Amino acid sequence: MRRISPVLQQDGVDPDLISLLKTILAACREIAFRVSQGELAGVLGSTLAENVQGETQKKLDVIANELLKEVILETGVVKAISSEEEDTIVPGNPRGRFLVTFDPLDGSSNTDINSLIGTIFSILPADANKEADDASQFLQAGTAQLAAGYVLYGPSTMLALTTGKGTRLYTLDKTYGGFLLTEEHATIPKYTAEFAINMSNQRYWQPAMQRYIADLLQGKEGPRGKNYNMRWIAAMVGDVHRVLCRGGIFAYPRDMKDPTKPDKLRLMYEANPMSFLVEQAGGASSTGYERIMDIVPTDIHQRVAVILGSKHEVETCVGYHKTN
Ligand code: AFP
Repeated sequence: MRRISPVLQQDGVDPDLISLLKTILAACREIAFRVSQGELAGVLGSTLAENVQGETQKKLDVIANELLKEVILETGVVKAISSEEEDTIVPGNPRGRFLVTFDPLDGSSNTDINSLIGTIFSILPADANKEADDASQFLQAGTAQLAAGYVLYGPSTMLALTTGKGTRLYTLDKTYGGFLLTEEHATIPKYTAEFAINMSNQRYWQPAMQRYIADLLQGKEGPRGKNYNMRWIAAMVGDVHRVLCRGGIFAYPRDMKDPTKPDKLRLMYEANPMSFLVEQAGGASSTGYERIMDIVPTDIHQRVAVILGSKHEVETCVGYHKTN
């Protein structure tokens, strides 16, 4: 099996970007070890702090964030980073060529139940005409991403990565300590009979999503003419990995449970990198009203509704939103 560097070199990826990606993956290997140690390393449970999202920070959230922030800024090729766990951007080398935005530990509420969690990252070009501490340089549409990926800390530690030439899957070989290519062309089937959504929010959804899911639940006797299965991991990284492996539709739609926060998932370090991976694997990703990767952000922590996965199923769901 091929190691990641020659694969990226063969794809013609910029050597500085390859070096940055390998640095991020080195940090993820350390996070994978800490996660696997769990209570033995005293890393479970919560801190007394809250992040900018108003969420209680898990110990592993803080450990993962500090680790990634340190190694990424040490590379010298990064102008600034943005993180779910950082209120504002953290400037790096003023002459850095890249911006990195990441969710250090997605699904962190799963840490205490030994369930799936992961690290999600997105790499954008830096703006030579802006200062390193100018947050506006991050406000680029998802189509500007140079690379995007996640590391899934599961029974095996897996990496999904795209640089715009398809989506590849790698598995961490813990003997030699590197990621080996295990799926050269991840491909999402166009059709599916599996959906992932948090059904407990059903009464808060918009009518279009309520109608779409109601039709799925009617199964063979209903308008869709087939039975659907449901999964919900409560960690986007786990649900998206399943979609990349066998298809499906994942949705965290707009809901009015908290009218001040109608959308839950963050555009820059969750929706955009996942949308890049999914589209490069032949899938689709929408808010229900527009392609997620076309959205020009207005804030580094902006939230957005997400409907992604098997192309035909996403297009069908978007169709319900057109007739709303
Ligand atoms: P945490 O990182 O706070 O666990 O949130 C994970 C997440 O942002 C995303 O990864 C999941 O798909 C979604 O939230 C789960 O949300 P619910 O807990 O409302 O189902």
